[in-house]
Amino acid sequence: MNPHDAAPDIRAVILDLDGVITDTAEVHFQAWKRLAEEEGLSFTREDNEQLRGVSRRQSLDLLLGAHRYDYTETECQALMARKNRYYRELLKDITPADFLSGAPQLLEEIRSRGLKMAVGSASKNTRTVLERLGILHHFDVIADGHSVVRGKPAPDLFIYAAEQMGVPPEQCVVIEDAAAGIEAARAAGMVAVGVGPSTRVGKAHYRYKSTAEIDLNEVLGHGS
Ligand code: B16
Ligand code: MG
Repeated sequence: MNPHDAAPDIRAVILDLDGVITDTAEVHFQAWKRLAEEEGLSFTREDNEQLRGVSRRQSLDLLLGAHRYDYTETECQALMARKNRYYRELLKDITPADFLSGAPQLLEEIRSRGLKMAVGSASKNTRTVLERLGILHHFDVIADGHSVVRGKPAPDLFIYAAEQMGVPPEQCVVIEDAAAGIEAARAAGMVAVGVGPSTRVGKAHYRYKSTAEIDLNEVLGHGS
């Protein structure tokens, strides 16, 4: 189905943060890796791929795997706090040089077309990252890990962003790099644009290899 059969008039774009605007996946990896080493657990870059777009809590459960039941709930909370401390230490090094290629141009293009623009990220550190990149003020709405209870793949975060922008879900485009994010966008009834390999975002309505390759004309149905 052509998604534009259902959504002829796109009025807003919701962008994921990690993997679309900047590559904080690497920073998350460094922080989780440090924690894993301290706990005597193995954690590889490959394992890190499973954490893309999922919440901090789910990430911890994936990292602990079968060891999950060696830890009490209080200890799990402490592990997450420790990982977040390591992560935030590393965030201090983020600058506007850390945009993914094409991201600043994409934000500008969305704006110049008069579309509303939101961030829809699972991260509770979204505002800090956007501040470090110097673009916090560019968005109409920030939907982040504090905004809703159920994270991606539930549609709640994107529905929240649309409500805050005052735009019906079917008139929103979501740009995502994670399978959970594409699932969430589709569940929300939005046009899903995937960034990355088809093994990850193959269920998107449109797929591009990278942020730099996104063709907004195509997505908006205006032809290239
Ligand atoms: P935090 P996104 C996600 O960001 C990351 O991809 C994921 O790896 C991370 O666990 C999640 O944010 C929560 O982050 O620990 O900072 O709250 O892709 O939704 O922008
Ligand atoms: Mg992401």
